[in-house]
Amino acid sequence: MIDVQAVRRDFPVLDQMVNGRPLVYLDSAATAQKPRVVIETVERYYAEYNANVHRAIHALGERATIRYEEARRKVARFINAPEPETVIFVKNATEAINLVAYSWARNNLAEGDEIVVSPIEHHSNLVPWQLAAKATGARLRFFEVTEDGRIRTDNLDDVITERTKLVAVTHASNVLGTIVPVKEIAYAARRKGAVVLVDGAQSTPHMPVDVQALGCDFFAFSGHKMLGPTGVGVLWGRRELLENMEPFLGGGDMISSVSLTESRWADLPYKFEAGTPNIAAVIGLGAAVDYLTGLGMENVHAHEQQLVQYAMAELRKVPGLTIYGPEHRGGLVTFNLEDIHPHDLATILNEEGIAIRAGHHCAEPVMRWLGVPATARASFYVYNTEEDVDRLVAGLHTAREFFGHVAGK
Ligand code: C6P
Repeated sequence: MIDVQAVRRDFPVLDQMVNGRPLVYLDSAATAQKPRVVIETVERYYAEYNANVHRAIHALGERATIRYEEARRKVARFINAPEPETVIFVKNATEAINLVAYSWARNNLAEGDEIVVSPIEHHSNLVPWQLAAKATGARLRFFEVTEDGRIRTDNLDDVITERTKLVAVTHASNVLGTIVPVKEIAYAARRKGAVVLVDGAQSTPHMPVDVQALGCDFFAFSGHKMLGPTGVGVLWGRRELLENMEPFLGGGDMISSVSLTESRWADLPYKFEAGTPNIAAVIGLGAAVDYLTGLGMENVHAHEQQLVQYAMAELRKVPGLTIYGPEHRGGLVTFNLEDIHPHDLATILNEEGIAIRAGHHCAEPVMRWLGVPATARASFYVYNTEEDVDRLVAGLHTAREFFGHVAGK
């Protein structure tokens, strides 16, 4: 298991007071905190070998390129990609999904085709498909969801049909915590010849991921949610698909030759990495992958499972609190407390030094499905403890008393 106290010492940001109380950070699903080794890796790049990659014939450029490509190999191993060339560095999960929506979907979808999406997607894995459908004449179709927020898998063959050309589904919901049986869905999709994209933004940081075992064609995630810097994300894709796709962005570094009227594309992965990438962030992501690998992703997952179960049990003791989503879930809890607006709740908790997220979590259709305008969400990671949960619960009691007093209840 994880030695949480030792882990916490690696995260300088956690060691501070907020509004006179020690910080409790419960917003890692929005963005995770960074261990010192990631911060120092980024700093060392700028302080010691800042240079562009793949261009310079000088010592600094060579060193930067070696570290950049080393990060690609680390990420490939982390998600068990068959070859590093199929790992493409982009800005974030959103850009990774848009890359597929532009370069693959717009050239492979036509009127009458169907894109199957789930109703529990983050906007990043929904809006790009709405746009692609509009551009191609394809139509969106949706998985059914059980009452507790799981994707129904007993009727997959009714939803995924011969018309389905693409299935785009999240691996883990950022609102409900649902862990989606992607392998089963990918199997059903591939039997019908459909391409499968998995949004791994909320799974890759929290559980072992093996893109080959999942059987998907594309897999997208963000570095900043897995202890890495902001500004870097990853698209993994099957080589055959990536090779047959047109570039997403044109410019430097993604060509093999250019004349005034036409160009030839560079080999993978560079065809999809136009312009100067976020070199520091990519190298920093390599350090984050090392850190997580050192902890062991099985251990990370087990730690969060223990914490989320403890949190659910403790939160259920708070009168008037509603928890959304299934029992078996990733490391987050989404809830509402009586009729207190989640923004007010987050404000009161902030007064107590506790950071949670409140709002629609970039998943408005999920809010509509829940029948609420917004929710509060506490999300956990490697540095969170049962004491953090206890502080959250105490903060919720404070909020109840405050609003009960105001409303004269
Ligand atoms: N969810 C949250 O607080 P970006 O912004 O590109 O790094 O990640 C987008 C994204 C895609 N899919 C899922 C399932 C996500 O949860 C997110 C980001 C954050 O829930 C910020 S809205």
